[in-house]
Amino acid sequence: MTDRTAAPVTVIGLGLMGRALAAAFLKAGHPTTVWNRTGSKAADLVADGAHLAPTIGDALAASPLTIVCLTDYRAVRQLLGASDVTLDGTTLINLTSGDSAQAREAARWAEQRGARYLDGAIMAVPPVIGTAEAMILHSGAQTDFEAHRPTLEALGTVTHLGEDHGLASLYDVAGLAMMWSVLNAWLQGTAMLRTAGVDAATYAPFARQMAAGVAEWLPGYAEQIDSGSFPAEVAALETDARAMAHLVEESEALGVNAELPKLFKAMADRAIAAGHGGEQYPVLIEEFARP
Ligand code: FVH
Repeated sequence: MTDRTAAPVTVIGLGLMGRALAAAFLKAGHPTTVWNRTGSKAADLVADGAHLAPTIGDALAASPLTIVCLTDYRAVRQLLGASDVTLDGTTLINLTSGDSAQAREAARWAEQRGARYLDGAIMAVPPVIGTAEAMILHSGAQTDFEAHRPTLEALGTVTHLGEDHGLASLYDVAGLAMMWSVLNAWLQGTAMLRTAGVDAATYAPFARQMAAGVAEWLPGYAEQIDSGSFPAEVAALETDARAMAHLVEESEALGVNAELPKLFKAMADRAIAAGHGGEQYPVLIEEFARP
């Protein structure tokens, strides 16, 4: 049931994520227009009250705000760059995943065509869209974000990161680095413990506690990075490097993969060789900051 006071919104792209976005708008009472290359994917949404626009132009014209969520930026450009499509007067929010250069370029491209453009990144999976757990990041003009915040809040917890259109994509990939690092570290430990008959489910709660404990260190370590000063308040890098050597040796002795421990040991060794062995772990930012 749509709410007459709720702002109309259009969703272009009805893959797994686009359908979840449109469903959340409908659930929050927004008059919702949808369009997808494969029209049949709109069936359930139409049954729930969405309007299926016959053309992409009709979809854009139906609402002041259009959300686009396609496979990649190339698809966005291909679709919205067609000669019969006008973006004039539209506010476009592109929640398609990509990199920061693509986001900045898409902003220039859309603005040249008369659109107001925000880029975005969805840090969530489709089933949680429409709940507070769904973190959705935006970058671009703050005024455009604020103008549409009440509508966007139907999707989850929304944040404006700054005026630089590339920021949402940068946070997205930074978040991926965090996610895969934690998962890979857990898999490393799980592989080692399984050689002693400890199953993954037994190790998981301990690993979760470790990950949460380490996460607590981040604000203090961030202060060291931002100030460029790394006094060894807890441990010196050379102490950490000795522990890393144990991890490499144990992995090799157990016959499990030692690539990951060797990678971070190599980075620590380079920093020590450069004279940073007496400083604290975040001094490794120098290693991460180079190509
Ligand atoms: N699904 C997820 O969990 C992740 C969570 C984090 C963010 N991603 C990003 O969201 C974008 C869309 O992902 P998706 O899961 O919805 O992807 P698909 O189900 O594969 O749907 C793709 C849609 O894109 C349409 N499409 C592709 N190419 C074109 C084109 N050249 N012209 C028009 N539309 C195009 C496709 O249409 P169709 O195949 O149904 O006709 C789908 O609507 C993505 O950037 C994720 O990284 C989701």
